[in-house]
Amino acid sequence: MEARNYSPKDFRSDIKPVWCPGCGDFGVLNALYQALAKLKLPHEDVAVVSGIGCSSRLPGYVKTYGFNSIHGRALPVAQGVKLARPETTVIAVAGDGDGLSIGAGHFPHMARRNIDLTYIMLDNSIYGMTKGQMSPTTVDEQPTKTTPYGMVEDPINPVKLALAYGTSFIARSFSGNIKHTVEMIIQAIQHPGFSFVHLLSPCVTFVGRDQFDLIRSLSVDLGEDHDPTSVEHAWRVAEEVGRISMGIIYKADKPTFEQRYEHAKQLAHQAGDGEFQNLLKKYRVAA
Ligand SMILES: Cc1ncc(C[n+]2csc(CCOP(=O)(O)OP(=O)(O)O)c2C)c(N)n1
Ligand code: SF4
Ligand SMILES: [Mg+2]
Repeated sequence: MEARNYSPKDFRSDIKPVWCPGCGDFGVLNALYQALAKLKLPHEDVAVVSGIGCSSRLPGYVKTYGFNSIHGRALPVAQGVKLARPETTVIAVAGDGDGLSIGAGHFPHMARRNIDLTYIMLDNSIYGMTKGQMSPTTVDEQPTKTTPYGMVEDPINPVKLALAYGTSFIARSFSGNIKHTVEMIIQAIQHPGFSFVHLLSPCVTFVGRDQFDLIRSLSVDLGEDHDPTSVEHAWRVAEEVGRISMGIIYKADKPTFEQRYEHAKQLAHQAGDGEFQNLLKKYRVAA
């Protein structure tokens, strides 16, 4: 069948976003509309799944299948959707609190399974929805309501985590640069396997408008010298201090969960009934 043409506004739902005016998440939403239109993805072939948080309201604003699930559970729900409907393009959306506090335990397992879905983390380094508590990515210099005298613990670096877990595609972008965000989302969706986009998306209410300026001032594009297939290059980027490199940080060609599962199924078929009967005998189960 011939692919349909879409415009970004075709993906806009009837629900008006309740985000604060100027919230960085508007940029991500607009970028996602553009990416879906460019990829010519029919609405019924896409599912956007989230946890809980300001960022996790995003699926409601997209005219595709969607699920605003429970706190920290964007990834397991997204995995369920993908395994039940493998033909669907599944996009999981989480905040830094959602994905790195309560939901952090799901991240390594998604990475090692390499299920073909896209994980977008909207990082504003704060718990926005619950009105400004520190999050796992809050940095020393950033006062929050729960750390008025400064942080007493170190922040998590999401790109380092993703690399350490063996994530097969890692990119970073900034919601203040919509064009770049569109490109990173497209590349992530097109990557066969688990793809992670670390999206810096300021909270103007509880961190402040300065967060835009700060990120912009520290942002640099990954140049030609960066080889995204090199894990050494990727580690160098992940460990940078004093600047934030934007672009595709790492990309590996690895078999997906779906491919490995098919292979295991074929082996089981080839083994046939004999092996099953042996197992029953071994455990003395009457057939
Ligand atoms: C089980 C559970 N614990 C706590 C909460 C309260 N809660 C809602 S959103 C949130 C954190 C949101 O922060 P983040 O994921 O960074 O999203 P943001 O609002 O910043 O986009 C918390 C702790 C909850 N809804 N459910
Ligand atoms: S509280 Fe922060 S993250 Fe939430 S909608 Fe407002 S600006 Fe955005
Ligand atoms: Mg947050």
